[in-house]
Amino acid sequence: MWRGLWFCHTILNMKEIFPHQHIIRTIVTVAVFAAVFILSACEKKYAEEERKIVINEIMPVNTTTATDQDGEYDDWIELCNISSERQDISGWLLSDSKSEPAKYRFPPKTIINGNGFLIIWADADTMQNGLHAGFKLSAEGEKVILSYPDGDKVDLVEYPPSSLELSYSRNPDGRGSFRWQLPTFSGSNNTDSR
Ligand SMILES: [Ca+2]
Ligand SMILES: [Ca+2]
Repeated sequence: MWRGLWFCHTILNMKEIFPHQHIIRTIVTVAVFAAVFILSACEKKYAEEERKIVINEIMPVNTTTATDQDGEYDDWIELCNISSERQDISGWLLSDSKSEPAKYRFPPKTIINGNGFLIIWADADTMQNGLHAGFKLSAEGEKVILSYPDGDKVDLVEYPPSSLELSYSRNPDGRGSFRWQLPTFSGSNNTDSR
């Protein structure tokens, strides 16, 4: 079967023109995969560098630790501003569901001071004063998702089941990995440095 090209009335065999096709093909494939990997890594690094607010602590079982302004021991979520400048998160979103990221929208003038903390009660008491999300946290484990006003994800934390009076905390604040430890309501999680 003819496998060449007509060129100036001459049949050119492709294997003669490119005797190392398989090597070239392999190099191109590797280069494409490497480019995709580098681009995705850069995008992730860029996103992490841009991020100034993170989910810092989650307390799904609160029976003695802290009460809201009405004296109720409810679930709570702590955000941390990892920048030194105050950040306005008015209109940002908080949820326990990927498919419904806008379960709670932060009200106007919601500010977190530089390197400061902010508590949101996850108690479904949306008629109470202050920051009260319209969902509760399950002791069986679930997700907490913080998003920009347009729905783009800022941070997502998935915590495992726990029935103890502990909180799922980043240690150190803002950039550390999560673990169960004694709660630090609206304060630093850096218990190792105390
Ligand atoms: Ca409440
Ligand atoms: Ca804390």
